[in-house]
Amino acid sequence: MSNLKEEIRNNLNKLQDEINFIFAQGRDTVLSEVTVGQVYGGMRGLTALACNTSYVDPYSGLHIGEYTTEDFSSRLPEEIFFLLCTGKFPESDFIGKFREDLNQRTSVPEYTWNLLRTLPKDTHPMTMLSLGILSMEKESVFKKEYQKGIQKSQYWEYTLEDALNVIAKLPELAAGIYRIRFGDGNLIPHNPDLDWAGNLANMLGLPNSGKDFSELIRLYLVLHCDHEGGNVSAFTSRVVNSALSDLYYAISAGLNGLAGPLHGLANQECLKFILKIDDRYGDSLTEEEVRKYVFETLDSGKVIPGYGHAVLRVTDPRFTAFMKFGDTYCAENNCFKITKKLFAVVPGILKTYKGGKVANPWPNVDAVSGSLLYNFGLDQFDYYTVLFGVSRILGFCAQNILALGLGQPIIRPKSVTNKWIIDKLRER
Ligand code: AMX
Repeated sequence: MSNLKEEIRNNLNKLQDEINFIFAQGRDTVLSEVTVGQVYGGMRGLTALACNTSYVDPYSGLHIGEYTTEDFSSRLPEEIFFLLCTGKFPESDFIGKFREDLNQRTSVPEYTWNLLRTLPKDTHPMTMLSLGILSMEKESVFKKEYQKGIQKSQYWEYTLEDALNVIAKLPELAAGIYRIRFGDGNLIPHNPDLDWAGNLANMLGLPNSGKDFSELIRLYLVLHCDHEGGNVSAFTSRVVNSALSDLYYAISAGLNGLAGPLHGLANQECLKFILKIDDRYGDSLTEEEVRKYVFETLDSGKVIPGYGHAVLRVTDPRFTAFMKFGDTYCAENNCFKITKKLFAVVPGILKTYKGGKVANPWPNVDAVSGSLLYNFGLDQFDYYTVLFGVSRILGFCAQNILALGLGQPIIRPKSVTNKWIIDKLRER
């Protein structure tokens, strides 16, 4: 048995002490004021949530606990889950013990496979992932215990059980979705000796799936794990769980948000964009042709996928980590070369396009991830968001475990009508 639960308890005690201190210092302190523009503008820039798994600094990107992306990008996803939940890296014996625990929980129920196999052939793999997890909802330990009448202070412990049960099944479920949707439907068995990412890479059954591909999947699953609390998928998952809908409902809901083109689907949009450039110009693509294509896209009212961010104001460090991988493992790949050419051209264009309306002209993680997967023969880009989802579930789980452990209430901000706002403006 790993010490994950004990360390989460320690973290919860520490976080609770901090909250007690914060409340004692000034429960009524104003952190953020809301403007009319923010009410109509997706609440951008409104500080209204506490999330202790990770935070995104506009200028240095994703931090988990005190660690920067560079600090944690070489770790295993299992260690990242520990870090998200506890704020620290595990001891060296954690991986072995945690793997033993997960190995007891891997098996995806037959009824889930039956459901996934009966879906129409053109069902989006994200729909399959979301439905696959939702279909297992009846297994929720939290729900069963809640119905028996548990204490509020125990909610997080049973939610952790649900989290471990889902996380253990994810490689098999996600790889199975790939095999059903894009392969011959035969599933490759889970290998108890492989780590979480290695198993997923192996069970996809790609001809090209050697050590380097496993390394890419590891990096992918680490870099997409969490992005603080206000992004569409994490926030959705938290809102749903705050109603004490169990983790299966909350994860499925979060994934439905991740499936949108402005969020998790952006990586497949990016690769489509790159492939179109490749199709039109081929190998001999010049910088001038890239510029022309980018302007054509912008002038037709479309966004440049993989560029811009609601919070970041620099090149996403996750993009940088992937570029480093690309330079090492696939420097000669055409898509990767186009990715590099776009990086050289797009920020300069977006900085000044339409008076510089784009708040962040720099690339986000999605600008490169698809090119790398494509290089290894993972050419079904509808599947890419599933990999994003598998990783991001680590964040959904950690955020919900900590929020329940801190006794956070149901989330219910106030909405108002146009008339209410007009009346308010008249009062000025
Ligand atoms: N290309 C062209 N225009 C862009 C742009 C881009 N990459 N990014 C932003 N803009 C435009 C917006 O559409 C908006 O135009 P409008 O005023 O005419 O509606 C204007 O610039 C201001 O937007 P913003 O404040 O810079 O961005 P935002 O916070 O509203 O949205 C995001 C952020 C990511 C949705 C946006 O930058 C975008 O659409 N990028 C392309 C898609 C993408 O890469 N998504 C992935 C995000 C990361 C993730 O969740 N995986």
